[in-house]
Amino acid sequence: MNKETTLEDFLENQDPEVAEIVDAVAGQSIPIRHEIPHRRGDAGTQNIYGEDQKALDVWVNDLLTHKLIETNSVYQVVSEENPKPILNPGGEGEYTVAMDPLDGSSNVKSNNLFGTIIGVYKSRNPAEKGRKQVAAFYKLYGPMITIVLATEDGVYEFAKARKTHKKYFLINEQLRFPEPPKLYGVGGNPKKWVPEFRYFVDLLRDRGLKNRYGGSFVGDFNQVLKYGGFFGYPALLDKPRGKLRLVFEGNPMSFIAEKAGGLGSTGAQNILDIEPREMDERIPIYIGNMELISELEKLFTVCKDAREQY
Ligand code: AHM
Ligand code: MG
Repeated sequence: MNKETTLEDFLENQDPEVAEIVDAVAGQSIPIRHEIPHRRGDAGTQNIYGEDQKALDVWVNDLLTHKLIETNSVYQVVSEENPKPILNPGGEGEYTVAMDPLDGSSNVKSNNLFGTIIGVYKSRNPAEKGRKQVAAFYKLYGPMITIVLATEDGVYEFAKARKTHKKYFLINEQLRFPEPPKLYGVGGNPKKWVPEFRYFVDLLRDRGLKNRYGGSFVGDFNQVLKYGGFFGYPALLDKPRGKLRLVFEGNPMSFIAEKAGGLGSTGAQNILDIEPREMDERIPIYIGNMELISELEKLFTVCKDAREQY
């Protein structure tokens, strides 16, 4: 592939149903971006987690759900913002799309990064293990609109071109987490971090990694993918399962991480190997360069063993 390759060219060599799904989401970037200034407030409704929805959360969720179902490749859409799977009314399609339509929507207020996260499964089961994904991607809405797409054979990044609605061009192929790692970003109230996580963050800082946290998983992951490093939304003392969701956030981003030579873990288990118990399950997420995540897993195991022993 050369630097003139467009998303359209790239998708011609992909499974046609996956291509249709990516295209359906890619085609909505400009309408979504244009809508942001007009829907900055609350929707007055709550999602399945009891969190207040932003007007933009609801609008983007409805738009993308509709466009995905319209492809007819999609049997159902499961979304962080929908209490139940939205089924293709004709019963057609063999694919399930899991999405966080607007990850980091609390950043709408401050105009910091946010984006859309998508996992694609060739299955009608709404809650497969993440390893069953056939593709996953995320989209950032600015300053450049980009799509980072992982397929079986690697991770590719496309940027939205000027002019036509659907034109994106390839800016990076076979993305890998760079070595040595340079950054870390960690969420949650530090007073509530478990001690082993606090220790791990101290280690990163002592090694000279810089702290960069922007408040959206998709944006924070994106910079770790570009500079190498670590992102964590940890288990908290009062919320041992953390904040982020397995199906809508953990699985797609862990699929992308693995295809870029990295790893997504709960600290005890590879995220992609978890059998979801419920759609709205939360998990602690530690993701980034393989060696850092393996190191964190070892540290957590030692601490757990020591606790069980004494
Ligand atoms: P959202 O999907 O409702 O936007 O929530 C998830 C977001 C993540 O993008 C981000 O990592 C985290 O919540 C930020 O939480 P906090 O404000 O606690 O740092
Ligand atoms: Mg989210």
